Order: sequence, then C-alpha cells, then structure tokens
Amino acid sequence: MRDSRGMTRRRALGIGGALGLTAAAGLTSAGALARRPAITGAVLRSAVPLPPPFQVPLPIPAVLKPVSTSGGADRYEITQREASVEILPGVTTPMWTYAGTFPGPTIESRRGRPVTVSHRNELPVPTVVHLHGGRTPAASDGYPTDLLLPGGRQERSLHMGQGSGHTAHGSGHAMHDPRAVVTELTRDYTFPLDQRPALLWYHDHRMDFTAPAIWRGLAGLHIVRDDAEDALGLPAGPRELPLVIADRAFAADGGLAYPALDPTLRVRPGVREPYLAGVLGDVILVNGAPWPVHEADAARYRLRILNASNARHYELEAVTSDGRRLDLVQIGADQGLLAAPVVHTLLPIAPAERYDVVVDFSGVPIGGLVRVVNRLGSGRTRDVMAFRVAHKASDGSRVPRTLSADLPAWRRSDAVRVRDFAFRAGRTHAGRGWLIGGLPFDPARTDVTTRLGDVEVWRLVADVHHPVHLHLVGFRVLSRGGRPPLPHDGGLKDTVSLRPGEAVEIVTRFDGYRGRYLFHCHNAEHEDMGMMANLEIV
Ligand SMILES: [Cu+2]
Repeated sequence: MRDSRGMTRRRALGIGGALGLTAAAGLTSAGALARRPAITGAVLRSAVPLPPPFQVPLPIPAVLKPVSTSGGADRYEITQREASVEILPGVTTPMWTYAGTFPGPTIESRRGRPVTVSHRNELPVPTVVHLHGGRTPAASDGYPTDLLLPGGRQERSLHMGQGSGHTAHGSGHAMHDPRAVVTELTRDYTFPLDQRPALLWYHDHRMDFTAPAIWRGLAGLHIVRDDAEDALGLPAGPRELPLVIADRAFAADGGLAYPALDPTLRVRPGVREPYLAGVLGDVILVNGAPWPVHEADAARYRLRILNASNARHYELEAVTSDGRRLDLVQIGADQGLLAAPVVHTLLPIAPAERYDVVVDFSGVPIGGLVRVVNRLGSGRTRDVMAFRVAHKASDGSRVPRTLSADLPAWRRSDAVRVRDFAFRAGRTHAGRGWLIGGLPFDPARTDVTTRLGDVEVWRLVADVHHPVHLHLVGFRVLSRGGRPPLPHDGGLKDTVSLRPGEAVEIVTRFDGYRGRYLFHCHNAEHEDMGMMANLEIV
C-alpha cells in the first residue's frame, strides 16, 4: 500500500491545521475530542410568527414530464428562476427555484436509460447543477467552476473576463481555473444513470456559494428505478413518500434569512462569524412545508428520506400518541437497496444522507397521530412532521428478507492504497474556514489522483461533525471509531457522517468515468469555506 504522490500521509493528516474557530464552534480540535458537541452550527431565529405543528398537509413534489422520450433517452427542461412561494401559511417567500417550486420537480427515471436535463438560468447569479449520487461523466457532474451564466451581455462580461476559464473566488482568494467550461443561459446535463436504483437529488454546486443557493431553494429529487426493485412488492404508489427534510429561518418580510457576508451572493463567500460552523434554521420543513401532517392508511409506507439541510443533523424516531416507538425498517441507503432489511427505532441522518425506510401504521388506532421527532432538536425543532392514521385499509405490500444481491463485496485487502484525510477547522486565504488535509479548496490543485478501477481505503478523521461526500462513486463503511460500523452504516453510501473526534474508514472502487471529480464536506457552509478537494480519475 502506498500513498498518492500529491498527498502524503503526513500532509493529509493536516497536523497543526486546526487554527481558529474556537470562538465560533467553542472548540479546538483537541477540545472536540473531549467535548463531542451535539450540534455543529448556530441557530438563526425567524422574525415572523411560526405556525403550530401538524396543520399543513404534506406536499408531494410534482413529477416532471419529459419534453421528449425518443431515441432511447428522456429529455427534460428546467428553468431556474425566482418565484414567490407560500411556505409558512399566509406568508410570501421569494425563493430561487427549479421550475417555480421548492423542492424542485422530481425526475423519475429507469436504470440505464439516459436522461438529459436542459437547465435555463434566469436567476440573478451563475449556477451549477450537480446530481448528488449520480454516476455521471465529469462534463455533466457540475464541477463548481463549470458555471451556467444567466443570459445577457452584462452577465457575460462580469463573469467571463477574457472568455475562457473562470476566476473562482476560492474562499475570498481569486484563483483562475483554466479547465472551467462556462456556458451562457442554457446548459444540457446528461446522466447515463447506469447505476443501482436509488433516491438521488439535484442541487446547486456553484463555487463558494452552494450553501446559500440550496438554502434559497435550489434542490430537487431524482429517483432511479428498475424492474428488480419494482418486483419486490414494497409499498408503492401513494404509499411511497419522498420526505425532503430541511431547516430554514424567515426574516420579518417573509423572505428567507441567511447570514451571508455578501447578500448579493456574487463576490465575497462565507457567512458571519457566529455561523461559521454551519447555519441552522428554527423551522423544520418537509417537502417545503413547515411541520406538515400526512393523512395515512393503517398500512405499510415506504418513506424515502433525504436530509437536504445545510448543517442540521437529525435522529429520527416515529412515536405514537401513547409513547410507543414504531420500527423504522431500513431497506435502503444513499445508493440504493440493502442486502436485507435492518430494524431501527432511531435513525441518525446527516446532511445529504438518504434512508429508505418502511414504517407500518397498521397497529396504530384509527385517528391516532404518529409524530416523527428529532431527538437532537429542542423546542420547536424537536418536531419534524406527523402522520394521522385515518383509514383502515388492505395492504398487499411486503418487505422481502432479501432485497438485493448486487452490493459490491470490496474488502480491505482489495485496496491498492490507503489514504488519510483530516477534516478540520483552519485558515483559508479569506480567514477562518475549513480544511481537508490542512488545505483549503483550490480548483487548480489536484489533491488525489487514482486510476480508473482501483480499489482504495480512505481513513477520514474529523474535529467536529463533517458529513463527507464523494462524487461519482458509492462506498462501504469499513469501521467507525476503530470498531465495526453502526447498524445504519450498512449498504452502499455516498455520504458518511463523521462525528466529533471520530475516524471512519471507507472502501470504494473508482469506477465509471475518468475525469475531474470532487470530494467534500456536505455541511454546505463548510464546503463553501474551503472543505472540498479534487479527485482526478485517470
Ligand atoms: Cu464539515
């Protein structure tokens, strides 16, 4: 086993990298080991009255219709535009949207059937679309400097300079990226979707401004299905529900509050100091509605849960009116079905993670309320949503004991190399920020070079909470804190939640496509403030 050329083990560990942030997070990295904070981030308080819980019906994001299905591929069109949306009852909230809604429309597709999404940017800022969890060629993976500029000559001269490449702000430090491919007004993203069926999501990934763009609404679901999964007999149709959980805070005028250093979200990245560790809202939205309620049958439901929050972690439980905790039967992870179901009563979910869960309401009395609560929340943020069990119903669904047989069987001994990466607070060109291996993100620096098809073990270690995401590939968790993985670490993942002071080992095969990809922290504020690195597959 050997380390990569550009990232020796000593350098990757980032010794001495944990400068600053003691005021923001109340911690040094050594302190983190001792104190293990429950929350990484600071709560932004809303300045409008908040509605009572469980009044607003759970919305289901509309499924987008393709504009064409000819030639063995599906083509979609999405206009990114400002829209006024009613999130809190009676309050108008201007948002940045995909096609006018938050979340954006859901794209439903079949394994191996290519999809092209033509995005048109009518927003006041450049954008970048990334399909999170997609096995996507690099040209369509949404590299942060591959900007889609809004239309108009002014925009072009403002962002394009000499007409090639892109000058990234790089956490406040201008740096040129000669490999950037910048387009104007429209851009086609093509997804082969040659991958396991899974709940993916698309969201903005612009250099330095991903966090505020997602916060303002640029997120939507993309579901991949196949015949084998359809044949399992899992709850389906109205009993399969996507649940996009995201926290937000609202300003007095009804708009979303966000502590950006640059409210135009164009020049200076980052957030005000109290929020350097992450922005947490005081309103919990599910599918864009505050603390919604869903009227359910007394039957099994398949809940496809995404944590689309910038920084908030949840520990979810389903609790009946008489205090009973319902089983959360996990059938899938980020990258699709598990080999066999795993029963939980408490499910931790970090930003960008997904869980596919079956919950059985058949034992709940008609009229009963099942609350989904977040054990890590307090006050209003302890509630997430509720199900009102309203009808007796027949239920032909089942949860087979074998769900899939195609999970990769990579072993530690398959790895041709082991790499170490420390995810820690530190200094960027702009001041305090977040580092991988002691370095802030630089689009022009290749951090990892690997060969297509190589199996590697990565050892990831954290100071505070860092949900670490790899583009292009799924991975399996080998160990957590020097021990076997936890029950919720099973299956194929693309995001793994590092807890304060914790080391996690993952194994993956860099398969699919050659090109420039990324790995980064999916605490979106950390990501914008340096915690991202390049992964070059050759
Ligand atoms: Cu992080």
